[in-house]
Amino acid sequence: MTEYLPKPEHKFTFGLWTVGSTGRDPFGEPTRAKKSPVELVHLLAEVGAYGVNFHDDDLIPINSTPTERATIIKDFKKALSDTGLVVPMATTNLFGDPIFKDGAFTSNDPKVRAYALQKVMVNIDLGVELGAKVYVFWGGREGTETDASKDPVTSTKRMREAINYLCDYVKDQKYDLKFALEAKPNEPRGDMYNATTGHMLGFIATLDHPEMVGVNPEVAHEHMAGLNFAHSVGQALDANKLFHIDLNDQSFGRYDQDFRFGMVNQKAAFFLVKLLEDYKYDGSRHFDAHAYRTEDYEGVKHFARGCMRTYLILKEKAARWNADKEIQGILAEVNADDGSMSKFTGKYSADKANALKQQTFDRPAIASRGLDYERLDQLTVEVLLGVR
Ligand code: GCO
Ligand code: MN
Ligand code: MN
Repeated sequence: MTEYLPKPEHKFTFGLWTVGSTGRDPFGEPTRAKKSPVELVHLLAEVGAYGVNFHDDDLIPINSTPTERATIIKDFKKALSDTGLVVPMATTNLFGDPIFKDGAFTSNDPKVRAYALQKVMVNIDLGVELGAKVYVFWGGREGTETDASKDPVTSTKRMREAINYLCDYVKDQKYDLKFALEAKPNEPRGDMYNATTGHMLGFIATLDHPEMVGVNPEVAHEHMAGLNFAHSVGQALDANKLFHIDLNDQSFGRYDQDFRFGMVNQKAAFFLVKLLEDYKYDGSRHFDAHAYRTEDYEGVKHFARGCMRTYLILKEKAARWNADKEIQGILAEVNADDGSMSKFTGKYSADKANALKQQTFDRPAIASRGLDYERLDQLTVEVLLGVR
């Protein structure tokens, strides 16, 4: 483990758009020359990734002719078989083309909504052909700048109708494919619908086939909303809805930075990795991030290796934390249970409730107990800082 080398069982994946980012931003032109999907597959193989994910338009430019499309797919398949990389996930670009300027599934224009469904179905077919088992939906333009433009109840209904339609399509084709919905609070829209993973979980419960649909939470997106990412992931794990995950990093309160995993907040990244490993999350560890605009492609490789290496270092730290006797001693103490409350709590019964209403509690005595969380956290910090 000490070399922290990525292996296929770690399921480290990157999107074509991540290592393929040319450094273009709203203020400046690209700083790196564009690489073809085939070159990017080879770059990912060189750094030791397991898989590559793609948006339809990353692989096949939107104006391609059928012949161009066929050639691109043939070349991409050859690159996959030459390198052994797999395609665990595919997704649709429903945000780049001007047709989606006011949303895709939630657009007010029925032609835009229909075109969005068509675009997704076409790429679902390709994703499945390339082996994808998860299909991600990130509604980059599903939102508003002015709420004069759309009614949020109507938008929710439109979103539901689209996801239901596409679930039925997948069933009809007998594809082995699950959907993972990705929330983001804002950017590029002023405000986006289903802004957080929690919103998505609530929305999924209203679908026709909720069992087919889970979430794809992203570190940066929950941090943009000022939320604790591990808490969101924990809720998704509890609901058996963690179908995919987008790992990156982000300073709170900033724009969508998409930094290398673990670059900003190593402690939050540590608790995230610990959660994923403790609960044996077995999906892709997908890095939805990109290298600084300052980098050339050697820097892009450092970036990609760094994402995976930091994950593996934190995985080792999590195992160390779990095996630390002093840490575990504090946890055992704070979780101690003498069983005296089980006659009142757990599954409800009228007898338990009546008995509980009669019980007296010594509030000051219970509240006076120190919980030792200062020591627990300092020990955690020392594990992270490598002195434990
Ligand atoms: C973003 C999103 C995207 C999606 C991608 C996959 O902030 O731009 O995170 O990178 O993850 O479109 O659907
Ligand atoms: Mn993002
Ligand atoms: Mn993402």
